[in-house]
Amino acid sequence: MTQVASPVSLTAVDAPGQPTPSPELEQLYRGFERELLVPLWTEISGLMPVHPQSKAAPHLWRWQNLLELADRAGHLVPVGRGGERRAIALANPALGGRPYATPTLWAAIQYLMPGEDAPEHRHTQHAFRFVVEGDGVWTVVDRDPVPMTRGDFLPQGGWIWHAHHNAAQHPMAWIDGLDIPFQYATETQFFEFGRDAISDAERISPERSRAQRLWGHPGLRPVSVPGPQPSSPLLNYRWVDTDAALTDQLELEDEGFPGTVEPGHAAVRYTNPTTGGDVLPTIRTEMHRVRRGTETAPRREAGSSVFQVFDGTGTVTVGETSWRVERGDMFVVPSWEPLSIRSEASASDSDSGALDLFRFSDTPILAALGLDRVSVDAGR
Ligand code: 1HN
Repeated sequence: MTQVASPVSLTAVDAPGQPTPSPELEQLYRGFERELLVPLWTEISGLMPVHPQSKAAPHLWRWQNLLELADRAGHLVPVGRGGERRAIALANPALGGRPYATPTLWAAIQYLMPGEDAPEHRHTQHAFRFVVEGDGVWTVVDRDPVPMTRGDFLPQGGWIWHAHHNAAQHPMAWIDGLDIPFQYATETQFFEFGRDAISDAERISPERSRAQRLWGHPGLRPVSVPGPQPSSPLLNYRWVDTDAALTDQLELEDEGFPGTVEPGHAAVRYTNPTTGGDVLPTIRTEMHRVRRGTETAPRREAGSSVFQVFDGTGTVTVGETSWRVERGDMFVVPSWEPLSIRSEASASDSDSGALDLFRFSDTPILAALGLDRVSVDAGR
């Protein structure tokens, strides 16, 4: 039998906290390698850092570049059974070329040409869609046609049937977020194909989804549906409501009443109306609005996030990296890297509007395990 090289490789080093190198120590380490054993004393700082040391890198993707490539894919790559979606994932440059924006989160731009259908399927991965611009696509969730227009947020709980249909005369792009890397690491994925085509009734575009009619009334739930549900039964959160909530927070601040996260920084979290908690079991989603001229305090959080600029311009700083950002740009904030956001007009920008940012993170996973930590204004 040929000897397979051991994946364990140990070297005796003369360093504080390490045993003095000797031929006997080398012999001991060869024995560990043969038996596939790794002693804690050579590994402790990597296994137990004093705070999270993310493998992911801060990184920014420009929306104009994503859109241009997605449009080219729209002309070259058909959508259908097998490939399922024309979704193009952000690959964090420090995660080995895997389609992972962060160690737990997948983020992608998805593109559908006029008249196209993306076939029905379901999977255990929890997902959402967020629309930074455009309209015309109807996603069909458990046979309920749900409209998508700019600023709408659509959660998609695991194991629920869904398909998409572009009813418009123009292509449409949106972003997808899923917990694919998390479910890959925990090896919990299941997937099933649905019907090959949606029915004609599901191609009809109502103003409001059935889910919105049942669940979309603030503070009110249908009495007929008992108990908490793991994912939100409200399938679309409309921009008109999100915008009003943020506008009201900032107006209340002007009137001297509390409600903002910090001065000039309003934020709302999308919640599951059956629990009041996060919309999805593994993904937290929020919309932030930073007034012109405001810079947010540097903030670190355990766990990773992905942001998309919804409106406005400004400068975002993640750790040692800063970027000028504008509509649609997407960026990654790795675990425990400090983030601060400055809202400012660009040279070509005459509007006085705020900087709006959509955010998603893996916080519900951490919160369920008591691992969610935040540090505000902690210097390096
Ligand atoms: C999926 O079903 C969608 O339904 C988007 O839009 C992205 C990535 C991997 C697997 C399934 C969608 C996906 C996906």
